[in-house]
Amino acid sequence: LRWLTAGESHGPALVATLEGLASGVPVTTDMVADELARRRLGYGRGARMKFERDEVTFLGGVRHGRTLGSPVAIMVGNTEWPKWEQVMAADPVDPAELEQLARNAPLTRPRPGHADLAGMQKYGFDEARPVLERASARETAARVALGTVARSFLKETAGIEIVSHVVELGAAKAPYGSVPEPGDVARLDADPVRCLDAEASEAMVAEIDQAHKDGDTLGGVVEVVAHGVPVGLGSHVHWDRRLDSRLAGALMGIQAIKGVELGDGFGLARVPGSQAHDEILPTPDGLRRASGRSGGTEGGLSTGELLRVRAAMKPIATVPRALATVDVRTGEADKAHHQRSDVCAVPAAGIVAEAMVALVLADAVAEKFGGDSVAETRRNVRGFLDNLEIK
Ligand code: EPS
Repeated sequence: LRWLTAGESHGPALVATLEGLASGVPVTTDMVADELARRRLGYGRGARMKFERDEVTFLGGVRHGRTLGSPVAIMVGNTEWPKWEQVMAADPVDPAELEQLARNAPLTRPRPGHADLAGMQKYGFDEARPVLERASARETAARVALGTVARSFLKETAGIEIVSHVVELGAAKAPYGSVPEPGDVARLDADPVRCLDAEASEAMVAEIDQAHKDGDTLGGVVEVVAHGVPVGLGSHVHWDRRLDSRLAGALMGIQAIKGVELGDGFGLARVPGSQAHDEILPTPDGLRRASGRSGGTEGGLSTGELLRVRAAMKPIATVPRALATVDVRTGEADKAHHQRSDVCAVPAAGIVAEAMVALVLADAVAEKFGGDSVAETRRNVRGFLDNLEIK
């Protein structure tokens, strides 16, 4: 599979394309809209989540609710576009007209923690707008749109289902070990911070309230689990074919993610080997593992056990109590630019992480099992699993 996104935060739309997908994958505008609505959930988001709407249009690759095998193209329109038509116009605009617009004021006080400063230096801009428009996590809407298609492919061909939950937010932590089932999604989506544990959820909400009062922002950790992943996705034979490496890269590629763990990840570095691995047991149902510490990959291959990955999001870099910076126009010390910001976007990051995991797994399924139609891929998955020499 190959996929790309384009579009700026305040542009007319985001667009996303996915090439190499089988025909017959069920997908509708409503399915994508529902996923995009999930991405807007979560306590601690800023005002923009309330007034802006995502408008989904399929531009190619889908007919009557099924993919055609041709490239899928999705447009996510931004209802705020009329306000930005001049500021973000593709064609030249009269500078006198632009000067009248407060929202076009040059952003010359780069915000620490954002792409602002390094982006201006690298691309040769004297203000941050041309950088932050693309660096913005608004772009994740396009990935979630593609993730919807990838998810449907995974469910249809291999019965894989992906769920995420928030396990840490600021100083609040969910108890270790409880993992959501596909049936928990509605309950998770109804929770203000998408946490499985009611007590931890309350503590997380309190953390957000406190940060809001303090003019501060918060990060956290999300966990994505994939149920039903067959053995044998990815490979031990080369670094860039390892499933864990591909998952880590995809999750690290989400805005504001600073750390990724497979299974117990960093925790495994702190215990002896006798407590770090998943022992293999004979059972009437075949070989099973005594634990799930590895997160469902060994040697870069999926093991057939529950896939479990975590991503750590840093606190939102647009801090209301603005951080120190320099006005690049004057070279003088100043405070970073701030209009508004989310206090916390960790619950939304979980939805984006689900989409990234879905895209990586869909790629790995397509690579291992091939097939040009959903029926063919499904047959190949079944044929492989039914004919395993060791079960
Ligand atoms: C974002 C900052 C906020 C978020 C935005 C991502 O936007 P603004 O700076 O305009 O207030 O609302 O997220 C979205 C618009 C979205 O759809 O998720 C950032 O800096 O990444």
